[in-house]
Amino acid sequence: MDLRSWLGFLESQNRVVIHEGPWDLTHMVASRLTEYDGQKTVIFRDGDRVLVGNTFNSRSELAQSIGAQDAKVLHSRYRDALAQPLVPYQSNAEDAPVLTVRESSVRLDSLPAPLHHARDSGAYITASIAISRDPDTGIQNWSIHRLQINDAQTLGILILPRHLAIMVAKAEQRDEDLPVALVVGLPPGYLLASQAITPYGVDEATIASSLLGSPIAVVPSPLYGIEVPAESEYLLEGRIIAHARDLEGPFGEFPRTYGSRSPRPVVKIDAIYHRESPIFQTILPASREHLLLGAIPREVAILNAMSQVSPNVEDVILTLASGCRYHAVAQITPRHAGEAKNAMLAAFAGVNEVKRVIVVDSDINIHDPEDVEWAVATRVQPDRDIVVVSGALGSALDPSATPDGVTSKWAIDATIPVGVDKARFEKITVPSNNVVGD
Ligand SMILES: Cc1cc2nc3c(=O)[nH]c(=O)nc-3n(C[C@H](O)[C@H](O)[C@H](O)COP(=O)(O)O)c2cc1C
Ligand SMILES: [Mn+2]
Repeated sequence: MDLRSWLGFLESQNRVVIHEGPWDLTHMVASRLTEYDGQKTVIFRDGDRVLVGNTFNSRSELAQSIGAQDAKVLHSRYRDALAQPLVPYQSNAEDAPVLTVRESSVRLDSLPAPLHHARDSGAYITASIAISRDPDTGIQNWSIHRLQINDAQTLGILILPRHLAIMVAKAEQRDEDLPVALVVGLPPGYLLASQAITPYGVDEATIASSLLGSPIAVVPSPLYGIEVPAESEYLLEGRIIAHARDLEGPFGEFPRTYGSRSPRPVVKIDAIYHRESPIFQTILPASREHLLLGAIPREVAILNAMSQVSPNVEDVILTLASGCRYHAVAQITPRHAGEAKNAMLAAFAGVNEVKRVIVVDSDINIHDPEDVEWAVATRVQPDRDIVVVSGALGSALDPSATPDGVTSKWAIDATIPVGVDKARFEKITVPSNNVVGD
Protein backbone atom coordinates (compact mmCIF):
# COMPACT_ATOMS: atom_id res chain seq x y z
CA MET A 1 0.00 0.00 0.00
CA ASP A 2 1.36 3.42 -0.96
CA LEU A 3 -0.08 6.89 -0.34
CA ARG A 4 -1.84 6.87 -3.73
CA SER A 5 -3.69 3.65 -3.13
CA TRP A 6 -4.68 4.78 0.38
CA LEU A 7 -6.06 8.07 -1.04
CA GLY A 8 -7.86 6.09 -3.76
CA PHE A 9 -9.50 3.94 -1.09
CA LEU A 10 -10.58 7.05 0.86
CA GLU A 11 -12.01 8.59 -2.32
CA SER A 12 -14.00 5.42 -3.04
CA GLN A 13 -15.47 5.77 0.47
CA ASN A 14 -16.42 9.41 -0.11
CA ARG A 15 -14.04 10.60 2.60
CA VAL A 16 -12.08 13.10 0.51
CA VAL A 17 -12.64 16.75 -0.32
CA ILE A 18 -10.85 17.90 -3.47
CA HIS A 19 -9.72 21.47 -3.92
CA GLU A 20 -9.10 22.06 -7.65
CA GLY A 21 -6.96 24.91 -8.94
CA PRO A 22 -4.33 27.18 -7.45
CA TRP A 23 -3.84 27.11 -3.73
CA ASP A 24 -2.31 29.62 -1.37
CA LEU A 25 0.26 28.14 0.97
CA THR A 26 -0.07 31.10 3.36
CA HIS A 27 -2.75 29.89 5.79
CA MET A 28 -5.26 28.89 3.08
CA VAL A 29 -4.18 25.23 3.05
CA ALA A 30 -4.06 25.15 6.86
CA SER A 31 -7.48 26.74 7.13
CA ARG A 32 -9.08 24.13 4.83
CA LEU A 33 -7.37 21.36 6.81
CA THR A 34 -8.66 22.90 10.05
CA GLU A 35 -12.18 23.09 8.62
CA TYR A 36 -12.13 19.35 7.80
CA ASP A 37 -10.00 18.18 10.73
CA GLY A 38 -11.38 14.95 12.12
CA GLN A 39 -13.78 14.63 9.18
CA LYS A 40 -12.28 14.52 5.69
CA THR A 41 -9.02 14.13 3.88
CA VAL A 42 -8.27 17.18 1.75
CA ILE A 43 -6.49 16.92 -1.59
CA PHE A 44 -5.31 20.14 -3.24
CA ARG A 45 -4.82 19.61 -6.95
CA ASP A 46 -3.34 22.18 -9.31
CA GLY A 47 -2.49 20.49 -12.61
CA ASP A 48 0.45 18.21 -11.89
CA ARG A 49 1.03 19.54 -8.40
CA VAL A 50 -0.75 17.75 -5.59
CA LEU A 51 -0.78 18.42 -1.86
CA VAL A 52 -2.64 16.34 0.74
CA GLY A 53 -3.47 16.69 4.41
CA ASN A 54 -5.65 14.96 7.02
CA THR A 55 -4.72 11.59 5.47
CA PHE A 56 -6.75 9.96 8.25
CA ASN A 57 -9.26 11.49 10.60
CA SER A 58 -10.11 8.96 13.27
CA ARG A 59 -8.90 5.92 15.14
CA SER A 60 -10.99 3.71 12.90
CA GLU A 61 -9.46 5.14 9.70
CA LEU A 62 -6.02 4.64 11.20
CA ALA A 63 -6.95 1.03 11.94
CA GLN A 64 -8.17 0.55 8.37
CA SER A 65 -4.90 1.92 7.02
CA ILE A 66 -3.08 -1.03 8.61
CA GLY A 67 -5.66 -3.52 7.44
CA ALA A 68 -7.58 -3.77 10.73
CA GLN A 69 -11.37 -3.62 10.73
CA ASP A 70 -11.83 -1.97 14.10
CA ALA A 71 -10.15 0.72 16.22
CA LYS A 72 -10.44 -1.67 19.17
CA VAL A 73 -7.55 -3.76 17.84
CA LEU A 74 -5.16 -0.82 17.24
CA HIS A 75 -3.39 -1.36 20.57
CA SER A 76 -2.98 -5.12 20.19
CA ARG A 77 -1.86 -4.81 16.57
CA TYR A 78 0.69 -2.21 17.60
CA ARG A 79 1.91 -4.29 20.50
CA ASP A 80 2.31 -7.32 18.20
CA ALA A 81 4.25 -5.23 15.66
CA LEU A 82 6.68 -4.16 18.39
CA ALA A 83 7.08 -7.76 19.56
CA GLN A 84 7.55 -9.27 16.09
CA PRO A 85 9.59 -6.92 13.89
CA LEU A 86 10.01 -7.91 10.24
CA VAL A 87 13.06 -7.19 8.09
CA PRO A 88 12.20 -4.96 5.08
CA TYR A 89 12.58 -6.09 1.50
CA GLN A 90 15.48 -4.68 -0.57
CA SER A 91 14.20 -3.25 -3.81
CA ASN A 92 16.29 -2.27 -6.86
CA ALA A 93 16.84 1.41 -7.57
CA GLU A 94 15.19 0.97 -11.01
CA ASP A 95 12.01 -0.30 -9.33
CA ALA A 96 11.85 2.42 -6.69
CA PRO A 97 9.13 4.95 -7.58
CA VAL A 98 10.69 7.61 -5.34
CA LEU A 99 13.89 7.67 -7.44
CA THR A 100 12.08 8.29 -10.75
CA VAL A 101 13.00 11.98 -11.02
CA ARG A 102 16.03 13.81 -9.64
CA GLU A 103 15.56 17.56 -9.49
CA SER A 104 18.28 19.44 -11.38
CA SER A 105 18.78 21.75 -8.40
CA VAL A 106 17.73 21.86 -4.76
CA ARG A 107 14.95 24.42 -4.36
CA LEU A 108 13.28 23.77 -1.01
CA ASP A 109 11.41 27.03 -1.42
CA SER A 110 9.56 25.59 -4.40
CA LEU A 111 8.12 22.66 -2.42
CA PRO A 112 4.43 23.10 -1.54
CA ALA A 113 5.13 23.40 2.20
CA PRO A 114 2.43 25.47 3.90
CA LEU A 115 2.61 28.24 6.45
CA HIS A 116 0.29 26.78 9.10
CA HIS A 117 -0.43 28.86 12.21
CA ALA A 118 -0.55 32.62 12.75
CA ARG A 119 2.79 33.06 14.53
CA ASP A 120 4.77 30.33 12.72
CA SER A 121 8.19 31.58 11.64
CA GLY A 122 7.69 30.37 8.07
CA ALA A 123 6.76 27.43 5.87
CA TYR A 124 7.38 24.01 7.41
CA ILE A 125 7.68 20.44 6.22
CA THR A 126 5.69 18.54 8.86
CA ALA A 127 5.04 15.08 7.43
CA SER A 128 8.51 13.80 6.65
CA ILE A 129 10.12 10.79 8.27
CA ALA A 130 13.77 11.55 9.02
CA ILE A 131 15.94 8.45 8.58
CA SER A 132 19.50 8.35 9.88
CA ARG A 133 22.14 5.75 10.66
CA ASP A 134 23.95 5.29 13.95
CA PRO A 135 27.58 6.31 13.22
CA ASP A 136 28.91 3.25 15.14
CA THR A 137 26.49 0.41 14.43
CA GLY A 138 24.91 1.56 11.16
CA ILE A 139 21.46 0.74 12.57
CA GLN A 140 18.85 3.10 11.17
CA ASN A 141 16.22 5.13 12.99
CA TRP A 142 12.96 6.74 11.85
CA SER A 143 11.37 9.79 13.49
CA ILE A 144 9.22 12.75 12.43
CA HIS A 145 10.55 16.28 13.03
CA ARG A 146 9.23 19.71 12.21
CA LEU A 147 11.43 21.28 9.53
CA GLN A 148 11.54 25.02 8.98
CA ILE A 149 12.48 26.05 5.44
CA ASN A 150 15.35 28.47 6.07
CA ASP A 151 16.32 29.01 2.43
CA ALA A 152 16.55 27.07 -0.85
CA GLN A 153 18.99 24.52 0.57
CA THR A 154 18.68 24.42 4.35
CA LEU A 155 16.15 23.47 6.98
CA GLY A 156 15.94 24.12 10.72
CA ILE A 157 15.06 21.01 12.71
CA LEU A 158 13.71 20.42 16.22
CA ILE A 159 15.33 17.32 17.70
CA LEU A 160 14.00 16.49 21.18
CA PRO A 161 16.26 14.25 23.32
CA ARG A 162 15.43 10.91 21.76
CA HIS A 163 17.12 8.65 19.20
CA LEU A 164 18.06 11.11 16.47
CA ALA A 165 19.58 13.34 19.15
CA ILE A 166 21.87 10.47 20.18
CA MET A 167 23.03 10.05 16.57
CA VAL A 168 23.65 13.76 16.13
CA ALA A 169 25.67 13.87 19.37
CA LYS A 170 27.78 10.90 18.25
CA ALA A 171 28.49 12.50 14.86
CA GLU A 172 29.28 15.88 16.40
CA GLN A 173 31.72 14.24 18.80
CA ARG A 174 33.68 13.22 15.69
CA ASP A 175 33.12 16.63 14.06
CA GLU A 176 31.20 14.87 11.30
CA ASP A 177 27.94 15.74 9.57
CA LEU A 178 25.18 13.17 10.04
CA PRO A 179 23.62 12.01 6.75
CA VAL A 180 19.83 12.09 6.83
CA ALA A 181 17.12 11.05 4.39
CA LEU A 182 13.79 12.86 4.64
CA VAL A 183 10.92 11.00 3.03
CA VAL A 184 7.55 12.62 2.38
CA GLY A 185 4.31 11.10 1.12
CA LEU A 186 3.58 7.75 2.75
CA PRO A 187 0.37 6.11 4.00
CA PRO A 188 -0.51 6.36 7.71
CA GLY A 189 0.99 2.99 8.75
CA TYR A 190 4.52 4.18 7.98
CA LEU A 191 4.02 7.36 10.00
CA LEU A 192 2.56 5.37 12.87
CA ALA A 193 5.57 3.02 12.86
CA SER A 194 7.90 6.05 13.04
CA GLN A 195 6.30 6.94 16.37
CA ALA A 196 7.19 3.66 18.06
CA ILE A 197 8.55 3.86 21.58
CA THR A 198 11.45 1.43 21.56
CA PRO A 199 14.92 1.08 23.03
CA TYR A 200 17.69 2.78 21.07
CA GLY A 201 18.85 0.54 18.23
CA VAL A 202 15.48 -0.73 16.99
CA ASP A 203 14.97 0.15 13.32
CA GLU A 204 11.40 1.43 12.90
CA ALA A 205 11.43 0.07 9.31
CA THR A 206 11.10 -3.39 10.88
CA ILE A 207 8.07 -2.19 12.86
CA ALA A 208 6.48 -0.64 9.74
CA SER A 209 6.88 -4.00 8.02
CA SER A 210 5.21 -5.98 10.78
CA LEU A 211 2.51 -3.36 11.33
CA LEU A 212 1.63 -3.39 7.63
CA GLY A 213 1.70 -7.17 7.54
CA SER A 214 4.54 -7.71 5.06
CA PRO A 215 8.09 -6.44 4.49
CA ILE A 216 8.07 -2.88 3.14
CA ALA A 217 10.26 -2.21 0.08
CA VAL A 218 13.35 -0.14 0.81
CA VAL A 219 16.03 1.19 -1.50
CA PRO A 220 19.42 2.78 -0.72
CA SER A 221 19.36 6.55 -1.12
CA PRO A 222 21.72 7.48 -3.99
CA LEU A 223 24.12 9.81 -2.14
CA TYR A 224 24.41 8.35 1.34
CA GLY A 225 23.07 4.81 1.05
CA ILE A 226 20.36 5.25 3.67
CA GLU A 227 17.60 2.69 3.17
CA VAL A 228 14.39 4.55 2.45
CA PRO A 229 10.84 3.38 1.65
CA ALA A 230 10.78 2.91 -2.13
CA GLU A 231 7.10 3.91 -2.26
CA SER A 232 7.68 7.42 -0.87
CA GLU A 233 6.54 10.37 -2.99
CA TYR A 234 9.60 12.53 -2.20
CA LEU A 235 13.13 11.91 -0.92
CA LEU A 236 15.29 14.78 0.32
CA GLU A 237 18.85 13.67 0.98
CA GLY A 238 21.14 15.75 3.11
CA ARG A 239 23.21 16.14 6.24
CA ILE A 240 22.67 17.49 9.73
CA ILE A 241 25.65 19.85 9.79
CA ALA A 242 28.02 19.24 12.70
CA HIS A 243 27.79 21.99 15.34
CA ALA A 244 25.68 24.31 13.13
CA ARG A 245 22.81 26.05 14.94
CA ASP A 246 20.37 28.58 13.55
CA LEU A 247 17.16 30.13 14.84
CA GLU A 248 14.10 27.93 14.43
CA GLY A 249 10.49 28.63 15.45
CA PRO A 250 8.15 29.80 16.80
CA PHE A 251 5.91 27.01 15.59
CA GLY A 252 2.32 26.08 16.51
CA GLU A 253 2.57 22.71 18.23
CA PHE A 254 0.43 19.77 19.42
CA PRO A 255 -0.61 21.39 22.76
CA ARG A 256 -2.12 24.22 20.63
CA THR A 257 0.53 26.64 21.88
CA TYR A 258 3.67 27.85 20.12
CA GLY A 259 7.01 26.13 20.51
CA SER A 260 9.81 28.65 21.13
CA ARG A 261 12.25 30.30 18.76
CA SER A 262 15.76 29.07 19.64
CA PRO A 263 19.04 28.09 18.02
CA ARG A 264 18.55 24.56 16.62
CA PRO A 265 20.40 22.14 14.31
CA VAL A 266 20.52 22.73 10.57
CA VAL A 267 19.96 20.25 7.72
CA LYS A 268 21.66 20.94 4.39
CA ILE A 269 19.80 19.24 1.54
CA ASP A 270 22.04 17.91 -1.25
CA ALA A 271 19.51 16.30 -3.60
CA ILE A 272 15.77 15.99 -4.12
CA TYR A 273 14.13 12.97 -5.77
CA HIS A 274 10.48 12.29 -6.37
CA ARG A 275 7.91 10.27 -8.22
CA GLU A 276 6.28 11.33 -11.46
CA SER A 277 3.63 13.99 -10.50
CA PRO A 278 4.53 13.66 -6.82
CA ILE A 279 2.07 14.13 -3.97
CA PHE A 280 3.38 16.37 -1.21
CA GLN A 281 1.98 15.69 2.24
CA THR A 282 1.52 18.04 5.16
CA ILE A 283 0.33 17.30 8.70
CA LEU A 284 -1.54 20.21 10.24
CA PRO A 285 0.01 20.58 13.70
CA ALA A 286 -2.41 19.70 16.53
CA SER A 287 -4.82 18.09 14.04
CA ARG A 288 -6.47 14.76 14.78
CA GLU A 289 -3.90 13.15 12.48
CA HIS A 290 -0.95 14.60 14.42
CA LEU A 291 -2.41 13.76 17.83
CA LEU A 292 -3.47 10.19 17.05
CA LEU A 293 -0.09 9.30 15.52
CA GLY A 294 1.44 10.02 18.90
CA ALA A 295 -1.42 8.55 20.92
CA ILE A 296 -1.33 4.91 19.86
CA PRO A 297 2.33 4.08 20.71
CA ARG A 298 2.08 6.00 23.98
CA GLU A 299 -1.16 4.29 24.98
CA VAL A 300 0.49 0.93 24.32
CA ALA A 301 3.51 1.93 26.43
CA ILE A 302 1.19 3.04 29.27
CA LEU A 303 -0.82 -0.19 29.02
CA ASN A 304 2.38 -2.23 29.22
CA ALA A 305 3.70 -0.29 32.21
CA MET A 306 0.41 -0.39 34.13
CA SER A 307 -0.05 -4.08 33.39
CA GLN A 308 3.23 -4.77 35.18
CA VAL A 309 1.63 -3.75 38.48
CA SER A 310 -2.05 -4.49 37.90
CA PRO A 311 -3.19 -7.48 35.85
CA ASN A 312 -6.62 -6.03 35.21
CA VAL A 313 -5.86 -2.97 33.09
CA GLU A 314 -8.49 -3.08 30.37
CA ASP A 315 -7.90 0.01 28.28
CA VAL A 316 -6.09 3.36 28.18
CA ILE A 317 -6.61 6.53 26.17
CA LEU A 318 -4.80 9.82 25.95
CA THR A 319 -7.37 12.58 25.62
CA LEU A 320 -7.64 14.77 22.52
CA ALA A 321 -7.99 17.94 24.62
CA SER A 322 -4.58 17.24 26.17
CA GLY A 323 -2.98 16.83 22.75
CA CYS A 324 -3.08 13.05 23.23
CA ARG A 325 0.00 13.45 25.42
CA TYR A 326 -0.68 14.92 28.84
CA HIS A 327 -3.89 13.37 30.18
CA ALA A 328 -4.44 9.63 30.32
CA VAL A 329 -7.58 7.80 31.38
CA ALA A 330 -7.25 4.13 32.23
CA GLN A 331 -9.90 1.55 32.89
CA ILE A 332 -8.93 -1.06 35.46
CA THR A 333 -10.47 -3.51 37.90
CA PRO A 334 -8.32 -3.26 41.03
CA ARG A 335 -8.29 -6.33 43.30
CA HIS A 336 -6.49 -4.76 46.25
CA ALA A 337 -6.71 -1.47 48.09
CA GLY A 338 -3.88 0.74 46.80
CA GLU A 339 -3.47 -1.18 43.55
CA ALA A 340 -5.02 1.63 41.51
CA LYS A 341 -2.46 4.08 42.93
CA ASN A 342 0.44 1.82 41.96
CA ALA A 343 -1.00 1.49 38.47
CA MET A 344 -1.24 5.27 38.14
CA LEU A 345 2.39 5.74 39.14
CA ALA A 346 3.33 3.09 36.58
CA ALA A 347 1.60 5.19 33.89
CA PHE A 348 3.99 8.05 34.68
CA ALA A 349 6.89 5.63 34.41
CA GLY A 350 5.58 4.36 31.06
CA VAL A 351 5.50 7.69 29.21
CA ASN A 352 7.28 10.88 30.31
CA GLU A 353 4.74 13.29 28.83
CA VAL A 354 1.84 11.98 30.92
CA LYS A 355 1.00 14.66 33.47
CA ARG A 356 -2.35 13.51 34.79
CA VAL A 357 -3.83 10.06 34.92
CA ILE A 358 -7.34 9.15 35.98
CA VAL A 359 -8.23 5.52 36.65
CA VAL A 360 -11.84 4.44 36.43
CA ASP A 361 -13.77 1.21 36.81
CA SER A 362 -14.84 -0.96 33.91
CA ASP A 363 -18.38 0.48 33.86
CA ILE A 364 -17.00 3.87 32.74
CA ASN A 365 -16.60 4.68 29.03
CA ILE A 366 -13.11 6.19 28.82
CA HIS A 367 -13.85 7.59 25.35
CA ASP A 368 -16.61 9.77 26.84
CA PRO A 369 -15.21 12.75 28.82
CA GLU A 370 -18.61 13.26 30.50
CA ASP A 371 -18.69 9.71 31.80
CA VAL A 372 -15.15 10.13 33.14
CA GLU A 373 -16.16 13.36 34.86
CA TRP A 374 -19.18 11.56 36.34
CA ALA A 375 -16.83 8.99 37.84
CA VAL A 376 -14.62 11.75 39.29
CA ALA A 377 -17.69 13.53 40.65
CA THR A 378 -19.23 10.48 42.34
CA ARG A 379 -16.25 8.29 43.25
CA VAL A 380 -13.44 10.65 44.28
CA GLN A 381 -12.57 12.05 47.68
CA PRO A 382 -9.80 14.50 46.81
CA ASP A 383 -7.85 14.23 50.08
CA ARG A 384 -7.77 10.45 49.75
CA ASP A 385 -7.72 9.83 46.01
CA ILE A 386 -5.40 12.44 44.50
CA VAL A 387 -1.63 11.91 44.41
CA VAL A 388 0.69 14.77 43.43
CA VAL A 389 4.27 14.11 42.34
CA SER A 390 6.58 17.12 42.25
CA GLY A 391 9.60 17.81 40.07
CA ALA A 392 9.10 15.01 37.53
CA LEU A 393 10.12 14.99 33.87
CA GLY A 394 7.25 15.86 31.57
CA SER A 395 7.02 17.65 28.23
CA ALA A 396 9.20 20.61 27.29
CA LEU A 397 6.34 21.80 25.05
CA ASP A 398 4.01 22.19 28.05
CA PRO A 399 4.12 25.95 28.65
CA SER A 400 3.46 25.46 32.37
CA ALA A 401 6.52 23.22 32.80
CA THR A 402 10.10 24.51 33.02
CA PRO A 403 11.82 24.97 29.63
CA ASP A 404 13.42 21.55 30.24
CA GLY A 405 10.04 19.98 30.83
CA VAL A 406 10.15 19.58 34.62
CA THR A 407 6.60 19.49 35.93
CA SER A 408 4.49 18.20 38.77
CA LYS A 409 2.04 15.43 37.98
CA TRP A 410 -1.21 14.24 39.46
CA ALA A 411 -3.11 11.04 39.58
CA ILE A 412 -6.79 10.65 40.41
CA ASP A 413 -8.13 7.33 41.59
CA ALA A 414 -11.78 7.38 40.53
CA THR A 415 -12.34 3.68 41.11
CA ILE A 416 -14.80 2.52 43.75
CA PRO A 417 -12.73 1.60 46.83
CA VAL A 418 -12.09 -2.14 47.10
CA GLY A 419 -14.33 -3.82 49.66
CA VAL A 420 -17.12 -1.22 49.95
CA ASP A 421 -20.74 -1.73 49.00
CA LYS A 422 -20.76 -1.10 45.25
CA ALA A 423 -24.52 -0.55 45.13
CA ARG A 424 -24.16 3.05 46.32
CA PHE A 425 -22.01 3.80 43.25
CA GLU A 426 -24.17 2.08 40.65
CA LYS A 427 -25.27 4.19 37.73
CA ILE A 428 -29.03 4.53 37.31
CA THR A 429 -30.55 3.03 34.20
CA VAL A 430 -33.98 2.95 32.64
CA PRO A 431 -34.90 -0.65 31.81
CA SER A 432 -35.53 -1.15 28.12
CA ASN A 433 -39.24 -1.01 27.26
CA ASN A 434 -40.03 -3.65 24.71
CA VAL A 435 -43.58 -2.52 24.08
CA VAL A 436 -43.79 -1.15 20.56
CA GLY A 437 -46.00 1.90 20.34
CA ASP A 438 -49.06 1.87 18.08
C1 LIG B 1 3.56 15.30 13.12
C2 LIG B 1 4.64 15.05 14.13
C3 LIG B 1 5.61 16.01 14.36
C4 LIG B 1 6.64 15.78 15.26
N1 LIG B 1 7.60 16.74 15.44
C5 LIG B 1 8.65 16.48 16.22
C6 LIG B 1 9.73 17.42 16.32
O1 LIG B 1 9.69 18.49 15.73
N2 LIG B 1 10.79 17.09 17.09
C7 LIG B 1 10.85 15.91 17.77
O2 LIG B 1 11.86 15.64 18.43
N3 LIG B 1 9.84 15.01 17.72
C8 LIG B 1 8.76 15.27 16.95
N4 LIG B 1 7.76 14.35 16.86
C9 LIG B 1 7.79 13.15 17.71
C10 LIG B 1 8.78 12.09 17.21
O3 LIG B 1 8.65 11.89 15.83
C11 LIG B 1 8.48 10.76 17.94
O4 LIG B 1 8.61 10.94 19.32
C12 LIG B 1 9.37 9.62 17.50
O5 LIG B 1 8.82 8.40 17.97
C13 LIG B 1 10.79 9.75 18.01
O6 LIG B 1 11.51 8.65 17.49
P1 LIG B 1 12.69 7.93 18.29
O7 LIG B 1 12.05 7.19 19.42
O8 LIG B 1 13.28 7.01 17.27
O9 LIG B 1 13.61 8.98 18.74
C14 LIG B 1 6.70 14.57 15.98
C15 LIG B 1 5.71 13.60 15.78
C16 LIG B 1 4.68 13.84 14.86
C17 LIG B 1 3.64 12.78 14.64
MN1 LIG C 1 13.88 5.05 17.40
